[in-house]
Amino acid sequence: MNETITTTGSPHYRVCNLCEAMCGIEVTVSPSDDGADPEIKIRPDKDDPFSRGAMCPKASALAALHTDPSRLRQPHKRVGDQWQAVSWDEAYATVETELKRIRKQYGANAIAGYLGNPTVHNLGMMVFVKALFRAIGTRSVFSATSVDQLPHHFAALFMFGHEMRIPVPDIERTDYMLIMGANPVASNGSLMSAAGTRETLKAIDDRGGKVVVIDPRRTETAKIATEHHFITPGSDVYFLLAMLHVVFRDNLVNPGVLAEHIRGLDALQPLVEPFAPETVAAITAIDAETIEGITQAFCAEKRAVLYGRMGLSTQVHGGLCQWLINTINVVTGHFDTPGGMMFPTPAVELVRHDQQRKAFGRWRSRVHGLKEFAGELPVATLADEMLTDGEGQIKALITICGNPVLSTPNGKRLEQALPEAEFVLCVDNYINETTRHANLILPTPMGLEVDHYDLVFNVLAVRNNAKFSQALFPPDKDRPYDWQVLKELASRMAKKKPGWMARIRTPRRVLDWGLMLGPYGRLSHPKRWFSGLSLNKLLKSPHGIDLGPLQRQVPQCLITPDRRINLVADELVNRLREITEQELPTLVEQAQQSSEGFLLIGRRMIGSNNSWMHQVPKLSRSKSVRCTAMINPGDAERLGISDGEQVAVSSRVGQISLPAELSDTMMPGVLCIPHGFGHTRKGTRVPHAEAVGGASVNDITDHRAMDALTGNAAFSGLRVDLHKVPVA
Ligand SMILES: Nc1nc2c(c(=O)[nH]1)N[C@H]1C(S)=C(S)[C@@H](COP(=O)(O)OP(=O)(O)OC[C@H]3O[C@@H](n4cnc5c(=O)[nH]c(N)nc54)[C@H](O)[C@@H]3O)O[C@H]1N2
Ligand SMILES: Nc1nc2c(c(=O)[nH]1)N[C@H]1C(S)=C(S)[C@@H](COP(=O)(O)OP(=O)(O)OC[C@H]3O[C@@H](n4cnc5c(=O)[nH]c(N)nc54)[C@H](O)[C@@H]3O)O[C@H]1N2
Ligand code: SF4
Ligand SMILES: [Mo]
Repeated sequence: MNETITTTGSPHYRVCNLCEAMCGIEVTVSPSDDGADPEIKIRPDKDDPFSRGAMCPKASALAALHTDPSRLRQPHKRVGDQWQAVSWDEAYATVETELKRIRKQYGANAIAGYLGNPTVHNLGMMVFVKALFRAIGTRSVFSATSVDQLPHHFAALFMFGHEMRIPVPDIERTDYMLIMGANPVASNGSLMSAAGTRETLKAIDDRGGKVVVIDPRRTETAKIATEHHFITPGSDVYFLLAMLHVVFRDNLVNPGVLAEHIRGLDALQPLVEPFAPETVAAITAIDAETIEGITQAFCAEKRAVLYGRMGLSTQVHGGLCQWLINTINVVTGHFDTPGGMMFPTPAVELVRHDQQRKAFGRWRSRVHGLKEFAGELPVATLADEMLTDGEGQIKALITICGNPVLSTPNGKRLEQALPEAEFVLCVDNYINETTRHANLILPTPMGLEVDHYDLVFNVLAVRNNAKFSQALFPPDKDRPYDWQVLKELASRMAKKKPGWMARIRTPRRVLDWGLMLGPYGRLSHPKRWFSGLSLNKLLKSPHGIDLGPLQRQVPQCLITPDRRINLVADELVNRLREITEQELPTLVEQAQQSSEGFLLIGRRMIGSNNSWMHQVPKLSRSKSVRCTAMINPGDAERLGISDGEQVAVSSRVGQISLPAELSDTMMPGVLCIPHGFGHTRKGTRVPHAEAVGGASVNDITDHRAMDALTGNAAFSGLRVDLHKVPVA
C-alpha cells in the first residue's frame, strides 16, 4: 500500500509528474475550517538537486486537478447516454464477464489496449500495465508511442541493441546545440529530461556557445537561440543527409575513441553521396552555404550536440531522421562524450545488459500488415482494426490514461469505431472525447494522491538523479490505487493463478529492488551495503539525490550482437536506398514548381499539456493558450484573411474551422495548429475545457500518413488547404 502523509502546514516535497522535466515542488496544505477543499500551494523546491528551483505554471494543475469536482472518483457505467456510479466490485465483475466473453468468442487479440502518455508518468501504471495485457494474452497493444517517439526507439534498437537505449543531449555541458523540430522552451524538453531548459539554453549562449534552431516556426526556443533557420516541414531527412555528405566530403569524420566500437563507417559514405547541399537546398529551403556552415561549425566545436524531437519524429521519415541524428553525432565525435549525446546511468536500470532484443516485426497488424515494434502496433491503424470485419477484428478496447480521439490521426474515424466495439473500458478520471464512448470508466487516484518515481524519465535525464515522492493525500475511501486496479484485472483475466511473487508485487517493492540492484544500489557492490541506494534511503532524502553528471557508457552499454554501434543496420539502409531511388528525383523536380495549399505543423504552449490540461481554468484562461491556425501575414494577405478571422482547414480526411492568427514567426506556406483542443463533442464532462474553444487538428490529420519504416504517425508536413469561412 501507499503510505500517505497528510500534511497540514509542514511542506511536502515531491516531483511534478505532468511532463518530462521532473521539477521538484514544495506543496503546502492549509485546511479550511468550513469543510471546503483545503488550500494547496505549490512552489518550486529550491533544494531539489535536479531542478534547482525550476518549475512552470502547469505544476499548479496538480492542486487544481486534486480538487476538481468534475474528476470522477467512483467507477461509472454508461447506460444509454446516462452515467451511473457503481461499486468497484460491480465494476470488476463487469470487466471480467465482458472481456472473458469477448476473448472466448473472438480470441484474445480481439481485445485491444491503448496506453496514453500519462501511463509513463505514473509509477503504479508502469509496474502493472504490461501484466494486464499479458494476462489477457493479446497482441493488439497500441500506445501514444506511435504518435510520438517511436523513431527514437527504432533507431536505438538497431544502433545500440535495445529500444530503451536512447541517448540524450548533455545540455549542461555543451557549447553548440543544434536543435531540430523541438521547442524545449515551451515543452520543457522531451527525451531529454531537464528542468528549466530555458535557463540552461540561455547559459550555453552566455558562455559563448551557440544554440541553432531549425524549425518551420520561429518558436519560443528559436527566439532565445543564437541562430534560427526555417525548413520545409518533413524535409529534415535531406538536411541531415546533406550534413553527413559534408562531413565525408570535407574530411570531418572524427569518431575519436569510439572508432573501435562502431560498425559500418566506410559503408556510409557512398550512401550519402547523392545528397550534396546543392541538391537538397531547394527541397529543404535552406541554402547550400548555410547547410555547409552549420555542419562545419558543429564539427569544429569540441562540445557540440545535434538533437531532434517531435517535429522530426512525427514525419514521414522520422525513423531515418533519428538514425541520422545519432549517426552524425557518432561520426563527428559528439557521442558518449561530455557536451555531446550521452547515455544516462539511471538508478533503476530498465535495460538488461545481457539481453539482446528482437523487437521488430514478430507479428503484423491484420488489415495493413504493419509490423509490431516492442510489442505494439502503430496506433494510426487502430480504427482500421476496429472497423474492418473478419477474423481477428478488434471488439473491445481498453484505454489507459489516454485520449486517442483527440491525439491520434483522424480521430473522427476512431470515434466512429468506438460505438461499434462490444466493450470499451477506460481507466481515466474524466468523461472526455474518448471516455464518453466507454461502457465503463475506472477512475484511479492521481497526482498528489499517489507515490511517484520516474522510472522512465530518469532513463532520459540529462543528469543522473533519484527521487521518490510519497503520496500526500489518501484517496477517497475504498478507492483502490491504479496499480491495484490493474493487478486485480490482470489476476481476473489470467489463465493461470498468479504465483506468490506476482501476488506480493507492489510498486514500492519493485522500486526498492530496482534501486538496490541498480548501479548505485546497496546490493550492487559490497562496499555500498551501507551507503548504497534503496527506497529507504530515498525516503530519507525528500528533495532527491544527485548522482552526478552523465558518464561515458560505451562500450559496456551496447547490447548489439557484436557490442558495437551499428551505423548501417539493414532496415535503415534499405529505406534510405528506397528514398534515394524513388523520392529524391521527384522531390528535386517538385521543389522547382510552386505548390498549392499549406504544409501542416503543430505547436505546444507552456500552459497546456496534450489534451487534458484545458480543464484547469488558471491555465486555459491564459492568453497564450489559444487554438488558432497560425500563418504568415504574406500568405494571409494573398488569401484575403485577417487576424482572428474564422478559417476552414481541410485535408483528405476532414475539415475543421478555427480562427486564423497572423504571425511573422511562420515560414511562408506553412500552417501551424496545436493538438489536444476542440473539446466540443457532446456528452463530455470537462466544462472548463469545453469553454476553451478551437478544434481538434487530429480531425484533419491523416491516418494513412505514416513513416513507412517505423509506423509512426506523420503529422508534420501534411498538405492541407485553407480558406476563409464565408460569412452566412
Ligand atoms: N496532431 C498532433 N497529435 C498529437 C501530437 C502532436 O504534436 N500533434 N502529440 C502526440 C503526443 S507527443 C502524445 S504523448 C499524445 C498524447 O496522447 P494521449 O496520451 O492519448 O492523450 P493525453 O492528452 O495525454 O490524455 C491523457 C489522459 O489521461 C488521463 N490521465 C492523466 N493522468 C492520469 C492518471 O494519473 N490516472 C488516470 N487514470 N488517468 C490519467 C487524462 O484525464 C486524459 O484523459 O498526443 C499525440 N498527438
Ligand atoms: N507545455 C507543454 N509541454 C509539453 C507538452 C505539451 O503538450 N505542452 N507535451 C509533452 C509531450 S507528450 C511531448 S512528446 C513533448 C514534445 O516536446 P517537443 O519535441 O519540444 O515538442 P514541440 O513543442 O511540439 O516541438 C516540435 C517542434 O517541431 C517543429 N516542427 C514541426 N514540424 C517540423 C518539421 O518537419 N521539421 C522541423 N525541423 N521542425 C518541425 C514545430 O514547429 C515545433 O516547434 O512535450 C512535452 N511537454
Ligand atoms: S516543467 Fe512544469 S509540468 Fe513539467 S515537470 Fe516542471 S512544473 Fe511540471
Ligand atoms: Mo508525447
